[in-house]
Amino acid sequence: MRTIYSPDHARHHGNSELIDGKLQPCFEKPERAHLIRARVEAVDLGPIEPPAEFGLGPIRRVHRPDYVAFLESAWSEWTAVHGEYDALPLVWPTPGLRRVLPEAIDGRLGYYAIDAGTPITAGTWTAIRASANVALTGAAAIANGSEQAIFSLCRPPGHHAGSDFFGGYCYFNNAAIAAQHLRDQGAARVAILDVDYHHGNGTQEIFYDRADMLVVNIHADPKQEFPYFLGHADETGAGEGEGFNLNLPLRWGAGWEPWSEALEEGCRRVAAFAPDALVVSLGVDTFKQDPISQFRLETAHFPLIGQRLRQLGLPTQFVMEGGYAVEEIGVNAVGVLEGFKDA
Ligand code: B3N
Ligand code: ZN
Repeated sequence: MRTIYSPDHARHHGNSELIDGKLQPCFEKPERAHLIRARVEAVDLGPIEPPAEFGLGPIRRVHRPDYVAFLESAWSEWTAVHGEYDALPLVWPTPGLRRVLPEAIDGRLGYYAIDAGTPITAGTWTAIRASANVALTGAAAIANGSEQAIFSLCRPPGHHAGSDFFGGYCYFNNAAIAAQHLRDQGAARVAILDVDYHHGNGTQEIFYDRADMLVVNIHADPKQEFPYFLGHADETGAGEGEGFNLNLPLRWGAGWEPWSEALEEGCRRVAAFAPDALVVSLGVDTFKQDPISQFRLETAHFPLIGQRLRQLGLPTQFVMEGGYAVEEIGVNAVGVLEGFKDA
């Protein structure tokens, strides 16, 4: 299986995120991708190749142009006022306020952000462009039939980013950009299966009223877990998209048995949709030792996920999302890919 990887991800390295009322070192750090890449090499998964450059056009197919422009200029706007320390928002347009775009960078950060854990740094724009190109290069290879399965080693991750918002360590929604590119290159229907511990609220928001994109999420119940305000089981799609969004929330402490039952249900829905391609939002923060998560999957379970996905018999693109147990991130993420490859 080919891996698409860009070293430019390392240009994004935030200093801190707000946790438990304190600014603490970011969990989402370059080492994550370095260790996954090292594991790809160690097990000889296949060639590792750089992404092609796709420009902003395919990104604007899922993100609003004003949001893309904001991300491009945010760092220079921020440093002009505050100096060279990570940009983080302080105020949000919550109910009772109006979501009117401010001129001041502090207001613009709150307008486009959903949390205070997703810093914009000097290299963020370069890194998120590269991450989107990694996703697009993978999608292009699936679309032109040159690969039946491919791994887009994206970093920063993407599934919390919506059409005009960032958060949860995500800026551009790499999986959504890939899925839309597959559609634009001729796929009639695309399924996205998100196996990250956290609900992919951005992916859901982007495709919620679409019948050509099935979005399935297996995740921690938002009553207990980030992103808290989306991901409930009764969110089934809207308008033409009614019936094309499936949320399978699980309670804290869920281990392989309930998780694999949810995977089975998700896979059955994907198979019934009969898509031309599958995009897997691959997070491994379901691991029992993940420092910010509360599921109990073990290293031996990750290849079983790959095996089950392979049974779908679909052209499949894996897009890297979360996972913060850095010692095991490589073996767990690549374990899914090995399970898929060897099935
Ligand atoms: O949820 C958290 C969080 C929870 C526990 C923590 N501990 C125990 C130190 C720290 C943080 N933070 C909110 C931001 C979560 C972003 C999740 C990104 C992700 O992996 N999405 O898939
Ligand atoms: Zn996650």
